[in-house]
Amino acid sequence: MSSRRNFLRGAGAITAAASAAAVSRVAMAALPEPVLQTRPDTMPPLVPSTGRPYNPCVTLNGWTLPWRMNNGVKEFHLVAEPVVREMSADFKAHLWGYNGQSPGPTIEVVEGDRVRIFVTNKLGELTSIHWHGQRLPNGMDGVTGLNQPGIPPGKTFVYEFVARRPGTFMYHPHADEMVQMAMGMMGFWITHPKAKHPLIDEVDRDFVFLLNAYDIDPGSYTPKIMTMLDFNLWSWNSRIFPGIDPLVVRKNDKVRIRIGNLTMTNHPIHLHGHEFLVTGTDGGPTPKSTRQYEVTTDIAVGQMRQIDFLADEEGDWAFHCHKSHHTMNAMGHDVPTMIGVDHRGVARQITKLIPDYMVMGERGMKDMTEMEMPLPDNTAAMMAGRGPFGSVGMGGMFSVVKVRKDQKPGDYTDPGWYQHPPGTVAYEFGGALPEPARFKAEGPGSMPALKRPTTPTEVKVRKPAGGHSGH
Ligand SMILES: [Cu+2]
Repeated sequence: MSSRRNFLRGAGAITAAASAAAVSRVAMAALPEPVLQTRPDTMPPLVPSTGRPYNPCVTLNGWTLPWRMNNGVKEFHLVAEPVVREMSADFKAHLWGYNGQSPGPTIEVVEGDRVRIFVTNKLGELTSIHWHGQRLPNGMDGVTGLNQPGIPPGKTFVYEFVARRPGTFMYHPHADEMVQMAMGMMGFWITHPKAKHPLIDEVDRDFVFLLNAYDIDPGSYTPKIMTMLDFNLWSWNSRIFPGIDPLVVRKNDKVRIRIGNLTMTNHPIHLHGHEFLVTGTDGGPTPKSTRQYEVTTDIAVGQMRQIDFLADEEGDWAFHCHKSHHTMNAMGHDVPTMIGVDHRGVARQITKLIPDYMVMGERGMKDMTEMEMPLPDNTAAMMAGRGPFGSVGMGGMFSVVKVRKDQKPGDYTDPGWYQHPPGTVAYEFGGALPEPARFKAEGPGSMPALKRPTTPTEVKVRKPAGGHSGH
């Protein structure tokens, strides 16, 4: 927190990133001092002390960028730079981001604000920022080559426009995108409504996070930037469960969650125990007539979904991507299915040669969550989340919405595990277990099989010559 509180005071806690020799002193004199964040914790909401008032958001495992007012213009300073992001305990990734973190800080403004953003490039190649979803002058849209020249290393460019419509937006480079986004360059932008809005309800808690994905081999630090499909770390704000903070709310709070997708695939995001309405998309608030209750909303590539719900059920409620391989962490892709395979004979022989050999996955992959394997340095354990009843068997895009009746308004501290009232937890049946009576029809199915040919046909596959396999 200290690095944010001291914004513009010139105190020692601030790391003045742009003071590097690359940016001239004359240029610096007119720039707002860049504010850096080095901790991966969820920071408390930044209550505005200047400019129009608004109800601030909370960025999951992230923070909001402070600004300065300059003759009625809200000025921000983003620094594109290499960062080290702690993705979970004991696992750090070498990414590119903004102001000390990936994703970069959330920018919060109010409808009608004139905004000026200074962008300093501390990378080794050109960059730019595209303000995803906003109405703005064409020359401010940030597509390198089309709307502006790229920002060269060491240089600072200025973007200026009016935040015209309220809603949820994202920012990301439009220069060498595949590399720069695979390295973690992205952030959130919220434009709050300036007055009561017929389609935007006021809420008690307003969470935001970005979906992002990386391909980082176990034991290494830097994402593989040429990966197109086989990402192995599915993250929220570049954090993986159990490194993702819980979303803590008070019972009967009206809760909003805004989720943006800057991965290369869609994510069906699913909430337990409640129904929500999709109240906003990239295009703004949804018309009320289109809203229907859901428990899962699919978020396509480049999209944002805003969901609202009443947190009226106490407990610890799972909240996750419903693609089950997105709730794991780094692992090999080409692992054969071992369910039902009896390894005993093989294992006995292999242990003669390799005493530490361990059989994996013959009863399903849950075994993996229970065993303590020696792992390479800097490796995210695969499904290491622990709950009050044992292993949760989850990683990646998973967190918990914690609803508590005694949580104070505005308090986001983790209340610990839910204390279930006596008699409300699933329990073991204590009676006798008779053999089940099966249906007579159980067996070959409702249609007789066709006569099979007497000589089996061998299928020959002709493989295409040359590259491009696997996608
Ligand atoms: Cu997913």
